[in-house]
Amino acid sequence: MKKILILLALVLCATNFLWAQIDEKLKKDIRNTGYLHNSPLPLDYSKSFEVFGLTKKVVKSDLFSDMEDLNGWSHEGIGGLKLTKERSISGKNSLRLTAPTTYPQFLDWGLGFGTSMASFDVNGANWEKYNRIRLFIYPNCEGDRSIYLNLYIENDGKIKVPDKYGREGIHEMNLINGQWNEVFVEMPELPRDKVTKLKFAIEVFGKERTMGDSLIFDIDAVSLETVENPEVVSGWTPAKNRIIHSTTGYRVQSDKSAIVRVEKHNGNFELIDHATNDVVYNGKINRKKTLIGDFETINFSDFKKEGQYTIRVGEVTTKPFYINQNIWDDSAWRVLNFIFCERCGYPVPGKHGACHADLNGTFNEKVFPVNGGWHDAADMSQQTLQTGELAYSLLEMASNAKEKNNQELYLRLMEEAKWGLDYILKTRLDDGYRAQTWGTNLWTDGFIGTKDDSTKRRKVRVHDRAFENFLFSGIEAYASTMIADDEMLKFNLQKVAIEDYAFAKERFDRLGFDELSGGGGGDHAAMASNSQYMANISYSASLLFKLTGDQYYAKEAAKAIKYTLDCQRTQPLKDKDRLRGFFYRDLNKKSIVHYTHQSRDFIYMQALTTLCETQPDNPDYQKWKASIEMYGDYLKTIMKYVDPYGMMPSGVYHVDEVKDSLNFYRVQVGISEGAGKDYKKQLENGVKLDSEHYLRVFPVWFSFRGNAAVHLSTGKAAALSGKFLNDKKLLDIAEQQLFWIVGKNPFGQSLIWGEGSNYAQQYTALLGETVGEIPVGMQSKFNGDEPYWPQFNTATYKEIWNSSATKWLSLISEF
Ligand SMILES: [Ca+2]
Ligand SMILES: [Ca+2]
Ligand SMILES: [Zn+2]
Repeated sequence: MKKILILLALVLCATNFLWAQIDEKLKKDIRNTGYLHNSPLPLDYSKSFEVFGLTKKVVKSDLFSDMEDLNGWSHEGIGGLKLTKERSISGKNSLRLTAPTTYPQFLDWGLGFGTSMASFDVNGANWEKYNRIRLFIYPNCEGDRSIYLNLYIENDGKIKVPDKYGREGIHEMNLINGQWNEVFVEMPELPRDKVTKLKFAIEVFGKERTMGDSLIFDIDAVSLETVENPEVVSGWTPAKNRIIHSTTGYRVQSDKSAIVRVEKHNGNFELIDHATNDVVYNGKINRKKTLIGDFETINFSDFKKEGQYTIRVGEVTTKPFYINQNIWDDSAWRVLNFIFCERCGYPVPGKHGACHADLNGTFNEKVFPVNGGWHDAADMSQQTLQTGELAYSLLEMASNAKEKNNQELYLRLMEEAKWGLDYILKTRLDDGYRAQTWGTNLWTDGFIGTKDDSTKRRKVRVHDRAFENFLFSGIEAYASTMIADDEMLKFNLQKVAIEDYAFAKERFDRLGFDELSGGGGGDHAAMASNSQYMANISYSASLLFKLTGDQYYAKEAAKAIKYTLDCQRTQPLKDKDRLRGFFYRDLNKKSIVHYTHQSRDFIYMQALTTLCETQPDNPDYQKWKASIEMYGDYLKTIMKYVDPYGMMPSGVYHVDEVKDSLNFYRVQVGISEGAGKDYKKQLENGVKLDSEHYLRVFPVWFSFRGNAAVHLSTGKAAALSGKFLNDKKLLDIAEQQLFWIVGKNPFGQSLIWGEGSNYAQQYTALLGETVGEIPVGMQSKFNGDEPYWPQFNTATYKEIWNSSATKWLSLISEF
């Protein structure tokens, strides 16, 4: 009997392990998806920013247009504009903007095939007394599962809108089909002293499987409003009466801190158990003057009891969050949900059919179709390397789930990773050639050779660049070690890993770094610096060494890293911290490594820590270790520039980097010359370290902004070096990158939709709002160096992006 009881206890424990998630509702949601992914996770709008925003007190509201006549309105592009009496919110009429779902040619303005645009002449009115626009929209788009309408505001006053990069004043409104949507956008910082135009635009993206022939939007009751407590959208100081914390929560041993801006309090804060309403912890509010301002902060790191809690300061209480050992596992499920919905060539229930079967490329005069893997972003473009790196991070997280005995999560991650691995194998052609990239922003028509698959960037680009093959060989090698249930796949991955390394090596020995400017060109992988490239080679070789035990790869790994080590700054700068330890792009040491968009900043520490792990007896071991220590010290030192926040700064810049033009423009997207003036201003808005160096919190950047993938990648470097050096400070820095994403930022928003609370709509375009979506990331304003996060929802910063999801998974796999 005792034995049976023990057995029963063991079974029960095992069952508990299978359901190690924390959130009961999520558990139910996962079950309801059919355990795995028969359908995406349901959208919980109740904790969204938009629902919260509509609860704000309106102190002034003026009806701007009730759409009773067409005076002042005009139409451009495809489709049309008229009044309708079919439905209305105010009066009898609504404005009806229509477009066909597809079009025989490209208009060459707007996105996709083109735009149906309604424009209203505002005549230079001053809107500065208002801080919000509110309106009602009823989409009636047959069969359309991802619906949005764009709103544009143009200003001709002191500051022009749109700006030169076309990012300001554009707002994507994500909508639910077949019902009135009450929509608003707060505009506290939008220049609006002389508003010339208010526009609505439908983008025509083609006909997805279930869609009909037309897109119809009825718009009514546009009001200009003034609300109390509009969001603060720039700078480091939070809005009034906010407690800035990780809305997901904290691990038991996390550094548990928050930033408080509450008008009336008694100097103390309380932690309240959400289930019992008991005050479980009391602490003092600290005042702190840092390099970015005066703050009040709290810390409850010594409170280690798992549970669901709120923080209370004065009369302000946060939404509930968790303290839990496995705090990041729920986010893995959610981000996984986003990744699943981004699958290409696969029918995702409620999202899209098996897509893009007609996208094609040519190799050896033969045409091949290619879909699969995951779309990169909202526009459905694909870069095979992104799919490869995403598969890699899914495997990293799978390894973490396995270690923690979270079998459900492990299986699901492995399943999704295998979807990506198939694409990695499928895109291999011959002799090291691979289908590498294609751009689209359309649901294509299924016919090969029509305009939607054969014009401009839509054709699949094929090349045999060594850089990609080095990376793929490492991904394939790691995948081979992770596959446990498919011997044939496991063996094949090992075989192609060896082949791809050999292809890369042969080409790299012949062409060196020059191939990156020639090669495929124009894609984000080409941002790689020489020092990063050599670290990539080293890491892939180490992975092959781990897989095969072949000393050849160990030697390759140790040889390649020598170049990288020679690029590390070992001489201190002349600032008072005597900063050093960062890496230069190449041996010329004119340009320092920074990332602006895609980032592979972790590769330096990944390569070095893996060398130390796999070759502890190598004569260079002490050099590798010293390099890791120096870099770790660098990261720890620069964190003071963002205190009391934890977002990793971009790092040190040399004043003349802009003159190193080949390097400089390679890391920028959408600008290829003439950045000298702005470069200088951007540095001057950072911190001057010595006569030649500045520190920037945000990257120097221009058209493409948003740093989630950037600071998460450096966070990964902090985690890797922290683990190797057994340095809790570095691990805390790594986790701060996660906290920033889920709410410990000045705006208190979670940047992952559905994760934690106060998550806002993102630029989702063809995919539609999706649980787990994560954007390109926080931006800075023009040449400034402070965070800037307006509600205006547009690319680049708010566009959902698999690269950010990749870095998220990769970093949480360290905890
Ligand atoms: Ca009306
Ligand atoms: Ca086609
Ligand atoms: Zn697709």
